[in-house]
Amino acid sequence: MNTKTQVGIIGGGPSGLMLSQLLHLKGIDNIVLEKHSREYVLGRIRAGVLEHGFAELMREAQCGERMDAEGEIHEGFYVAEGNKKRRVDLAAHTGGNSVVVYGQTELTRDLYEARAKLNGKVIHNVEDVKLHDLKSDAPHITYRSGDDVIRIDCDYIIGADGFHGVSRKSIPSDVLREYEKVYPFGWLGVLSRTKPVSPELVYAKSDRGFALCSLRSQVLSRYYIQVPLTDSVEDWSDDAFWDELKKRLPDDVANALETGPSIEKSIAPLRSFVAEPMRYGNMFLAGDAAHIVPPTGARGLNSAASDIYYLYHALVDHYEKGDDTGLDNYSEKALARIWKAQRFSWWMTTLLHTFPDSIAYDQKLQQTDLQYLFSSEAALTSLAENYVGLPF
Ligand code: RFL
Ligand code: PHB
Repeated sequence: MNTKTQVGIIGGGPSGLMLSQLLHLKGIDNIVLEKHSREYVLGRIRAGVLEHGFAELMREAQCGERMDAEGEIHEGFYVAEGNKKRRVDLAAHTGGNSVVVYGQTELTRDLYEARAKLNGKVIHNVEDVKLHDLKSDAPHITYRSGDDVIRIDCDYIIGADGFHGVSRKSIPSDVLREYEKVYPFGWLGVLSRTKPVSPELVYAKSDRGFALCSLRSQVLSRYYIQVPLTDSVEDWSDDAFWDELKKRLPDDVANALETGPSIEKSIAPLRSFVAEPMRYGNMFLAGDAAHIVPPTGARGLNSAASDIYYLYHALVDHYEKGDDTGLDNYSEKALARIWKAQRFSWWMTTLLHTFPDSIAYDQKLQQTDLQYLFSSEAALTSLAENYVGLPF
């Protein structure tokens, strides 16, 4: 069975869905191929913090209504060390900028609903996706659905299929360069139907390891603790999780913590990763397919947003004006912003976590970095401008 589209998008996560919606609104035909069911994609609990640029893109995609009604604007967050706590005033340090607390699950649901309303083509449960003839003017995708093999002829293919997807792997190894740093720990995350301990996020460094208090709404909390990579979810009962979290938080925060049964519990390893180039022939990588950051700086989804923004404008320029400058510059432009998000995420991870192999010298530098942050307006400004997101 053969079909045809202008842009074939692999991956129905936030990156793929957002691009699909934006292109559709400009009359550019596209098909999204997703390996899993919609329920499965929506069951993954991931990002909670969106930068201004991402929120703007949601509005441009005509998907911002619920986010604007239910998302919370946060103008600051706390960094804690032991019993010391310092508020980072995002608004004051960035000329009034802020972030939006709105879960990835919710925004993905909004994008799916928007796609359905416009009869967008999103095909779930596709198997065996393969990319072909990427260097030619007629690239195509094949996939299996039951016993049928289906071929989609495209002008362009977008690889938005996350870190474990097939798109990046379709770039020949003598072209692809991969830069990777794996951290010797992961984050154990718990979602609970409890009142958040703090109206603003608390990033806490302690002798026992890192902890983060985040939220999805005023009745839904999200907490994380740093754990060794050898731990599994089964090693952590709810009681053990709450006990350990309390030990890592300043006393006033720990005393105010409301605990309850977990409704989701998972461990995510921490990794920094960049693939270069982000274009191969007529295939373009976007989002986690091309780059991963440790979640400490809340940059992952927000880095995907700039890729989608650049690709969207480049494709519109191609189809509306015959101008390919944006497509030709995409990889270089996207990577320039991505490396800044990599640097920031690495820095924030290094500042706040306990590294099992660190030497006394490293620990002294870490303490000094934190003291500098707590005492310098310039250091706080640098943290704030990176956290709210550098301009696209
Ligand atoms: P996704 O979300 O991984 O979606 C890719 C989709 O592609 C599908 N797929 C395939 N489809 C067809 N064929 C194949 N062969 C396929 N292989 C895979 C997958 O099923 C999937 O549906 O990538 P995308 O769209 O680029 O989105 C990236 C974000 O999900 C990610 O960057 C963020 O979640 C990272 N992240 C955070 N980012 C933020 O900006 N702010 C945060 O506060 C934040 N917190 C987090 C996070 C990630 C976390 N984890 C679990 C890694 C917190 C955590 C704990
Ligand atoms: C989350 O709420 O899941 C979250 C918030 C901030 C981060 C990472 C994750 O830096």
